Amino acid sequence: MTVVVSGFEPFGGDATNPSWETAQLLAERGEELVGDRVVAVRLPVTFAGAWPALDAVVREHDPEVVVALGLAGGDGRVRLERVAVNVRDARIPDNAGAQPVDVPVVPGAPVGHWSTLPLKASLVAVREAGVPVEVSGTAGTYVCNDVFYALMHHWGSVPGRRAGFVHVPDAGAVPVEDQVTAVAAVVRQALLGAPEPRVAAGTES
Ligand code: PCA
Repeated sequence: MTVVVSGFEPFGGDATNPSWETAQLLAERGEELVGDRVVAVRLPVTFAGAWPALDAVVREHDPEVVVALGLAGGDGRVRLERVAVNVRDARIPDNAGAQPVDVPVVPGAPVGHWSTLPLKASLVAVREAGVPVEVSGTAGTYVCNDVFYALMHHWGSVPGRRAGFVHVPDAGAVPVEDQVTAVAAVVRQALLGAPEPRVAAGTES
């Protein structure tokens, strides 16, 4: 079986992006960490270019599982994203200078798409691996949500395929090694087709 894991180039003035470092390490150690071939792809932080770059690799490798990664600062937890929304609303320009506001990712398409990763099984597995993790209700409205929405809309909603998005924190909060451990656990659960345990992970607001 083949797994595609994507990460992003740096953005917003940062020199590195741990999502790409994590994806790369997973590809180097795929056999050891998940027991299958992992292909890594580095995506541009541009609305125009990110999904086409991932789409090309998915078409080439015909994977069973696709996990897209991106950086989200915040509270130092790995975030398993639950839902992608069909909107672009960029607070800062992307790396090509584009700043779309309140336009759809895919015109005429549904408001949202669910992740098809086993989120709760993954939550339990990542916790057991000792890495701080949560289920997140929003992947934002920037390039990460954009790729997540396009991935689910064009590829990931077909039965038998597993796809979704995981936000990783700064490497200062969770070291890249631990990010690799966490994402490997998610990929293993996805490959297993693990049943979802009844574990509450929502929020009140
Ligand atoms: N994080 C941004 C885009 C690229 C990345 O790593 C986001 O969360 O949208």
